[in-house]
Amino acid sequence: MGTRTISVLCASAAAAGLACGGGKSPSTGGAGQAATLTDLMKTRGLSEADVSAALKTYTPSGKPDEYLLFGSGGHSGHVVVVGLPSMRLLKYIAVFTPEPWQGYGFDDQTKAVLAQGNRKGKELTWADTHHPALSETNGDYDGQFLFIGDKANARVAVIDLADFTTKQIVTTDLINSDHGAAFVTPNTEYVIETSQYATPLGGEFADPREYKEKYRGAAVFWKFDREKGRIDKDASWAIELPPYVQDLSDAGKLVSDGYAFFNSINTELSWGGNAEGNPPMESGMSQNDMDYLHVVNWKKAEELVKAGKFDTIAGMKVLRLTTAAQEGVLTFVPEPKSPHGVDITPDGEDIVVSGKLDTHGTVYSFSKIKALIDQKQYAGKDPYGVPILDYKASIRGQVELGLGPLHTQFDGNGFAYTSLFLETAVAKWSLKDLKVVDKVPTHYNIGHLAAAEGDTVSPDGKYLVAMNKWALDRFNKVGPLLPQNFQLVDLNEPKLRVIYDMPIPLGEPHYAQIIKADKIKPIEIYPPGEDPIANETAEHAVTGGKERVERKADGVHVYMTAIRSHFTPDVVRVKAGDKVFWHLTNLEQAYDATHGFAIHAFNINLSIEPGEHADVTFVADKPGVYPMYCTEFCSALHLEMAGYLVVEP
Ligand code: CUK
Ligand code: CUA
Repeated sequence: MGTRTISVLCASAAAAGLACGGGKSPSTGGAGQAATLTDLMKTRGLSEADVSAALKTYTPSGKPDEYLLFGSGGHSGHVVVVGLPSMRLLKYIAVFTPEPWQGYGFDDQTKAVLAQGNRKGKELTWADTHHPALSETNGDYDGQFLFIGDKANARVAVIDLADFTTKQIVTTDLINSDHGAAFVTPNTEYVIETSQYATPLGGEFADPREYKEKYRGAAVFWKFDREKGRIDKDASWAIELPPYVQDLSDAGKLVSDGYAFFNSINTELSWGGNAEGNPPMESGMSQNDMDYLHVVNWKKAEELVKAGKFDTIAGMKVLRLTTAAQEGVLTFVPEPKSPHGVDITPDGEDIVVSGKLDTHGTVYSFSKIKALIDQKQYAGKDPYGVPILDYKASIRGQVELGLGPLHTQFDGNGFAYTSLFLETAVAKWSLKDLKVVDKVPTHYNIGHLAAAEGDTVSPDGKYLVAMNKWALDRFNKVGPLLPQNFQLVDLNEPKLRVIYDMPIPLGEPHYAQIIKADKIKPIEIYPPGEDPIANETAEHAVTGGKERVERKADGVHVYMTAIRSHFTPDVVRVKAGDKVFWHLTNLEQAYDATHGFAIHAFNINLSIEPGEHADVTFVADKPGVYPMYCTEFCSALHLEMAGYLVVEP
């Protein structure tokens, strides 16, 4: 840093009302003495690089961020929303896991959303979220919806960005886990979910010894109905795949629109059994030099399904593997050693694949692949009859990246950025020359990385977030379990530089997408009496003056309203053993005027945003007097916003 930087810093300091350097002796800012910028730097032990990083990220109170990052919350089952460049944490969106602040999973409406995700009759209260995907229009994020997959239980959720609320969870018994989820096609026609660990389709029993014959993967194409803002399960379908352990996926765009790409890690067909005389999975799955990149013509598959060429398995229309192989829906291209990420360049032409056990990134050419498929120039077939293309004839080249390359993002200026897990760094490389031009260390063991608008046809560059698995020595010590570390990398200068560390103390944030904040236009309040899950006025919405308690054939119905600073009615009398249907409307129409509602001992905890209506159903089984109160400090008389549920013997 030279004089220029210092003068820039001083200009910023002057704007902030600070003196810069000058005659005053360094001090710790004793009473009545204005600290200069150099004083502050000295006192806090900051270098010029630190100060410039601070000025690049510091966002004054009241100023919103330029970008929003939507990150997976790992096995918390939530989504994390972070502002860039400030790295301020803005929200957790509850998705697969009950979340008390949002009352998610406590009222009848959100309980029903969570129940959509039950599998095999079992209630699930967590998820391993990996890949969030923003909805797209013409290959650009449109700011309307967000989807996210649950690896552990093969589920996909739909979040509406009008109110940042989870509206739907879909799942199919066809598969038992996923990983390539969620990925959207360029107009969000489909939300793609590919299985990870192969199992017999439909959840039937078959011993792992029958892995080759009976175990299968599948790619589910969930049809998204944008008008309704929901996945249409009946219009969704799937493609049966060999049990190669499909890994990440990406949808083609522009020239490759209509195609999807999945990679795989187990052409060895290893299934474990290290105590039964077999190699352990880790070595069993790493024998072959090549695995298969799956090239899927989904438009063709869609036509075949529409023409009735499917079998129904576990209620899902499934295009069988033999049909997919024969009809040119599924083609394989060899890919080096247990790859992990597959990422399509903004122009849709190149497919970048990185293998954890290979120091290279392989850049496939879609036009070469397409020409080979069109001319049916196959180099062979796999044991399931799927045509295989020649590796050399399908690639544009390789780039020497470093140790443990995983995932790649793009900046729209001709550069790609690949995470290097083992080297714990980000490599910046030229797409044209396939040469690394810069590297920046990350702390530590980076998994995914996300660039601003990085998965679209027109990435913004500017910022990149490294999502690191380890945070050793980065933050204060908080016991054996450390947070994960998001590191903001500045792409605005010629050299890559980490300018902020943000701890994520929630779960392992595998992946994130970053969208221009002004593309999202959330509502501020709900229309009066709205059921946010049904997106319409609630059946039991209550208006002011119509509050009442009614005894009906099915039980006692409580019609209650909340407005600063009281509930009406504030004393509710029922008889022990009554089934109680509690209907609560927040009458507020002011932004941020949220009320909470808690009843002692019944595990009742609602959050009702302005205009929102929620229902909760329970049995008042034990006689007693149960205090109820508002859990949000909503007004000066918030503590008085309370009452009693009286359960008479
Ligand atoms: S995965 Cu976690 S670092 Cu699920 Cu996309 Cu690669
Ligand atoms: Cu309503 Cu506190």
